[in-house]
Amino acid sequence: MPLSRALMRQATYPRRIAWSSVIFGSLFFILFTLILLTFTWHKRQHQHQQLLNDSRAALQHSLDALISNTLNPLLSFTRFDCHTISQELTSRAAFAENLRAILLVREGYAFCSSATGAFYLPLNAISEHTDLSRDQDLRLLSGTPLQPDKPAFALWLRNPHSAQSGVLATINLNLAPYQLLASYHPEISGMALVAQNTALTSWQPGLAANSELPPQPLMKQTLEGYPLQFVLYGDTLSMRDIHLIVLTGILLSLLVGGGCWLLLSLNRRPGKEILLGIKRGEFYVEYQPLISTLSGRAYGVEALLRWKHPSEGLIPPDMFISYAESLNLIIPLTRHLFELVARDAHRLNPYLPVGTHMSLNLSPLHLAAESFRQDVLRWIAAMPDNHFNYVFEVTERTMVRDKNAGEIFAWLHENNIQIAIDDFGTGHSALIYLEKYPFDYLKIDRGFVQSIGTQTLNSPVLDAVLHLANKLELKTVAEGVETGEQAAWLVKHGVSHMQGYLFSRPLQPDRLIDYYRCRSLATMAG
Ligand code: G
Ligand code: G
Ligand code: MN
Repeated sequence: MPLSRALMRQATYPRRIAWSSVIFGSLFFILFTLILLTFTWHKRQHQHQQLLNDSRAALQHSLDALISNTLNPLLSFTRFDCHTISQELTSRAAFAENLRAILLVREGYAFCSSATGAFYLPLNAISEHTDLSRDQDLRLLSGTPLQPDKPAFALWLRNPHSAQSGVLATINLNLAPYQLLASYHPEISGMALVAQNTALTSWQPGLAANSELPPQPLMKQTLEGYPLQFVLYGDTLSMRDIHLIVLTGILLSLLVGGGCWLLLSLNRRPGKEILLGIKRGEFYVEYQPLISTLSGRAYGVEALLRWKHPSEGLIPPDMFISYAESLNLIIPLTRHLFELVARDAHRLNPYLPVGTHMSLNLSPLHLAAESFRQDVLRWIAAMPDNHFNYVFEVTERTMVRDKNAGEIFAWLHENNIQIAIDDFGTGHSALIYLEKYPFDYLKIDRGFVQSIGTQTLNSPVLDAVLHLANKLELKTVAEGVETGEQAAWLVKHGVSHMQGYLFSRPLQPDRLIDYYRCRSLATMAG
């Protein structure tokens, strides 16, 4: 049955919506964190590159400046005696940044210092590894004679005109300014300056051997023209970055999942299907002829609402009516029925004789509603004038629910609307209602009618009901008459109105017009 699937779907909506939202939220989380991690990774890498560049450039610049401005002009001094040039040497050293001392070297011996003046010491004793045969040489020293605990560069410049002569500058070495730059980046755990096989690191005083350095540097850059490398250690992404991204991801995906849930719930709100069905014109009405056995002709039609759902197909009215009632949508649905019937009535008008009964099924919920009378009057105003006799079919539920039923029935009668009690004999039948309320028709449920054939011409309950109806002067309509046998039995027992497949199925307006045309032709011929 198509609606069982629809109802199943309805029942599992909340779960499906919850799952969809969770899946959507998780997908969002994964995508968001991946994209943001990648983006941040690239950004940090770029920042680290920049930091390294800046640090390297600053160091390079200070070394270059020292060589060209201070040291190069001093190369020729190696030819002089210390006392003639020591003053000049001292003042030059004083004006150069970061410079600890300048030593003049002749034939492998330092003989003049900007700090202490004349002395005489093999250069190896000061900077053990400096290679005097090179034009330029840079070494790291763990200290100098005057400041033995403070690491320094030993920068050697050779006098091109004489071997083993030149200038040796000792330069203060301090990573602090670069560390300051890096302090914005908690993911950078340390930095090092590496020259040949020793290194100055940010995490330990003095020099370290290269072999003691951590194996995986983050990034390194070589100074142009110097055997010196600037090295960064740490991670590309800090724990703070990762925490922030994951936390934002969790928060946002909760929001996205929640939003998704809200959107789906609003969109899939139960009953939306019915309202949408109304809007999209999925409802239509079929009319089943009501037959008068005296004339053998249709004296009226019962309007039966139909719903052709685009994906579920035809949904039985029992299901969508009670569904609409449970969601408080029966009133808009019945108003829609009124519209459809009024529209069809103008089409059917020329083919259906004046006085044709137009029978509509009404839900007790609608009868009890405040808008009921106004809805009915509006419907009647929309129907063709003075053509139809109106009948409202109500069930026993109406009387059970509504203590004011009598007042409503009276109002209907004032407005020339007759009342039929529908499906009589099913549900909570109470004979008292038959006496209490002024019904015009009693519709005998097709359950009774179908029992006619089986209990071989003896249906005591039906017999009693008919008797009662007769006593109360109620006209009876037998529903669901399918065989001639049933019809004959009913006629014999005084039932004058019938409805059922024996006469006609419920028909759409065009077919109903055909039905009436055929009948009138038949009578004309007869
Ligand atoms: O012909 P059908 O199988 O559709 O009828 C099934 C049930 O649905 C019947 O009890 C009939 O009274 C009810 N029904 C059909 N159309 C309407 C309607 O427009 N309003 C109400 N309240 N019930 C209807
Ligand atoms: O509102 P009510 O319950 O009277 O609606 C009549 C219902 O009975 C509709 O569902 C209609 O389609 C159905 N019906 C009408 N004639 C027959 C019939 O001869 N046999 C059967 N089984 N159902 C019928
Ligand atoms: Mn009915």
